Amino acid sequence: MKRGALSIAAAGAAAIFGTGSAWAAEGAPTPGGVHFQEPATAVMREIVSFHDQWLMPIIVGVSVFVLALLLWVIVRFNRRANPTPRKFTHNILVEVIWTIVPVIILVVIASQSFPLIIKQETIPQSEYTLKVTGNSWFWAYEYPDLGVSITSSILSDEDIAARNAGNPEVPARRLLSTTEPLVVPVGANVHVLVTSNDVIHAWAVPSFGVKEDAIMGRVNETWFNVDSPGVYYGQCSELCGKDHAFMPIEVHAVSRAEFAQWVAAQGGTMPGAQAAGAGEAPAAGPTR
Ligand SMILES: [Cu+2]
Repeated sequence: MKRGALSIAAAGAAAIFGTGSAWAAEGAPTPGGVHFQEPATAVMREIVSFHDQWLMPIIVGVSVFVLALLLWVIVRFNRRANPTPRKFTHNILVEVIWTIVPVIILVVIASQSFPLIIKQETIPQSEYTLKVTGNSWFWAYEYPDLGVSITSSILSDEDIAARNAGNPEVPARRLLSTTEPLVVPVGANVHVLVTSNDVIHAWAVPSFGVKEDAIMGRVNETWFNVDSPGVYYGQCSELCGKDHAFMPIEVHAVSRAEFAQWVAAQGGTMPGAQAAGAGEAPAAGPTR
């Protein structure tokens, strides 16, 4: 129910900041929110519908049934209502039912969740490869094929106040905004390699349906395809040390043209763009 409010808030923010559609979507926690953040990938939409249409009805049904059984036992079989209890200990029919029914419930859940897990874990043909490295306590991002690498640390409260004083297009958020956001193109499959430099972290962006452990000496992989431009936040999701709560993830999903501009501004090169940008490339900025 908070999702509607979030959309309205995001639309309002877009109206206030004037530039309209570019930042129409925002994946961020809302005060008092109880549901998922706004999904921005097909995978996350499927996670939300699996949760809403299958898991929750089953969980509620099981809970209500168990509660009803409890109440029935409490009322019908207490010492006053049932002073002389029967002494039998087995009932084949009941035992078969309470074995078979949970098995059926688990098979129903598995029939919905396994295809979703396979979809999450099968990396599709990807246009871009993004390498994410967890550090104590910031994230390093690299597009190895584009020659772009950045590091992204938490934005201090003073920096947030300073940035927001100028009514920016994307207002900074406490504990979520970063010194340098990761930029990704909308509508492209991005293959994500996740690793760590020191201790175990986890790179998680709720709106993308992505949460991948960052483990030193090991490369985990995941993927996403963001379907609307926007700002999406996440946080390190593996308890990693004293500043675990202070290594946020800020992702700006932008159009392909804007992504190409960003890559050029970072001193990188888009595939096939070498000839067109050759004259300007040296002036674009220092390479890293
Ligand atoms: Cu961490």
